[in-house]
Amino acid sequence: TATTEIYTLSLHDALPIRMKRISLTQYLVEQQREHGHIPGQLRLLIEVVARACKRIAIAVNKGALGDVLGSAGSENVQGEVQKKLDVISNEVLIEANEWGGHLAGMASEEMDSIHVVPNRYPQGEYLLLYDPLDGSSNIDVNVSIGTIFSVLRKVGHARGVSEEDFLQPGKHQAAAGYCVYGPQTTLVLTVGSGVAMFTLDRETGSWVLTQDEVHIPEDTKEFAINMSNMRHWAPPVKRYIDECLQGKEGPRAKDFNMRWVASMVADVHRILTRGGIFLYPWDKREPDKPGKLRLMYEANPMAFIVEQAGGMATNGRQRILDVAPGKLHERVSVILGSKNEVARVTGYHAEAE
Ligand code: AHM
Ligand code: MG
Repeated sequence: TATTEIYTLSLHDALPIRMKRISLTQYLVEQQREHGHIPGQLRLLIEVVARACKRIAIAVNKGALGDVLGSAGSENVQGEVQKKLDVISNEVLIEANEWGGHLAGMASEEMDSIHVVPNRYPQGEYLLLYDPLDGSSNIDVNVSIGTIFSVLRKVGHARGVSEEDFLQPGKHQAAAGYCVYGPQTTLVLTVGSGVAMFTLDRETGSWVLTQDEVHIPEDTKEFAINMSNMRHWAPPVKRYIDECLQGKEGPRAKDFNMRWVASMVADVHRILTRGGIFLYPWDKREPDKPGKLRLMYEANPMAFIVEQAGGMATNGRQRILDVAPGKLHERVSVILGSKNEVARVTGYHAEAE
């Protein structure tokens, strides 16, 4: 597999001493040669999404100077106020993707229904689903945000595309990834043979492979959950967090630490980097709503990445990738990260039943 040796900048010398750099393109070509599972259209799709993420990164970095902060004055189909950057990022992804001939259609958190590739362009065999800018509440306060995407194959050869074509369980994803706009801009990708991370080199404008074969440690002492919802949680979630909070003196016999960025991309990125567990569970504020996060373009791509990195992702009862979606903007309860912790919370749900 591809490896990188990156020699750091010497403080006395403005130029890297020697670098063997593997670009995203090279990585994809090598994956294709080794595993033979990245058809040309899929490779194009991933490169186009990665290029769109560069454009979004530029807009994010400009902030107030680019007049991109604040509300767009509109609401999306989920009744959430759209930020200017939500709308801009959504448009960047549509514009970048619709003409290449690799897609049949797109769906996004910021669009009520699917976006079919216009007739003037050739239709491809893939479906792209995305959350163009995840962590919207962090945009104006200069905290990490990101783009999440999921790729499905259109089944059947009928012309045209309908919402039905998108309603496939996450285990059928051909690729998934996210880009985190933080102190560094990082693209994390899986095509079903492990997880790789690429860092955007701002000087050259290219994505450079900076970590391959990402692995999430099985155990952790770090949990991520919005504690302000504690009184609304279901008993198994309450039990798990209660036990973590009891620390060394409690049944877990170790102290836990807590992190909550409120950008799923940033929380998941931390877990891929050093382990941890992330929970956005069902709660009784709106009992008919399965959770806050959306299955098709938030939970599914993250679950695919986490599993490919040796972690686990469930909704408390079932593997997220097995959930059969009933509608495009379906929500789901999410528990993902270090395997042994996710298995424990999932086990608590089974015991409670
Ligand atoms: P968004 O897609 O509208 O930004 O909402 C999703 C985000 C996640 O990134 C994050 O984990 C969660 O919402 C935070 O929610 P809360 O503000 O309830 O803590
Ligand atoms: Mg989101």
